[in-house]
Amino acid sequence: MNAPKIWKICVIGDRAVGKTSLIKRYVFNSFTEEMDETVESKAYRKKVDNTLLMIWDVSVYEQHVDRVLSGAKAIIIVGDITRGETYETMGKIGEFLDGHRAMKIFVGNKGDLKYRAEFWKDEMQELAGAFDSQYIFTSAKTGENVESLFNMIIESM
Ligand SMILES: Nc1nc2c(ncn2[C@@H]2O[C@H](COP(=O)(O)OP(=O)(O)OP(=O)(O)O)[C@@H](O)[C@H]2O)c(=O)[nH]1
Ligand SMILES: [Mg+2]
Repeated sequence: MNAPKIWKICVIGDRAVGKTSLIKRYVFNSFTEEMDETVESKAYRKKVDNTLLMIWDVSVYEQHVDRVLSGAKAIIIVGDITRGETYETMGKIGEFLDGHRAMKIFVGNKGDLKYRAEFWKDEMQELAGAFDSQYIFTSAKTGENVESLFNMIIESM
């Protein structure tokens, strides 16, 4: 018998960048403008072929970040392109994660609001390059590149 594999993927980033929305778009193909902030880290599951993805929505209030990230195969680091300070936070998280074995991907979310972008390709390239990682722009609202983001992870495993 082929036992299903379980892969842990964590989603982390500054407040209100769209971490929960990205997961809900991917897992349930849904989106809502009215979202409660995530007070407690929570796992969502999605089966892809014979692999169970455990996708952790890491709360900004998480007191044990190391514990939540432990064993992750991939860590998705999310920023909101309309708020430059969330780019700085992605950089800090990148430094914090230096040495962590997981694959890291930087995400510029809210791509549908590109006309309001405070950072774009040059900045994302610099950030991802500094940590030897990849980056992608997504929109949880329209769904653009959300599947591609997770496929990048699945294909690299
Ligand atoms: N326009 C647009 N709005 C988005 C997008 N993704 C999320 N939002 C909105 O941004 C707000 C925050 O989204 P959340 O998914 O709650 O963000 P979060 O990172 O989980 O927030 P916390 O859990 O509070 O840290 C909500 O009003 C969402 O509807 C997107 O791609 N485009
Ligand atoms: Mg949330």
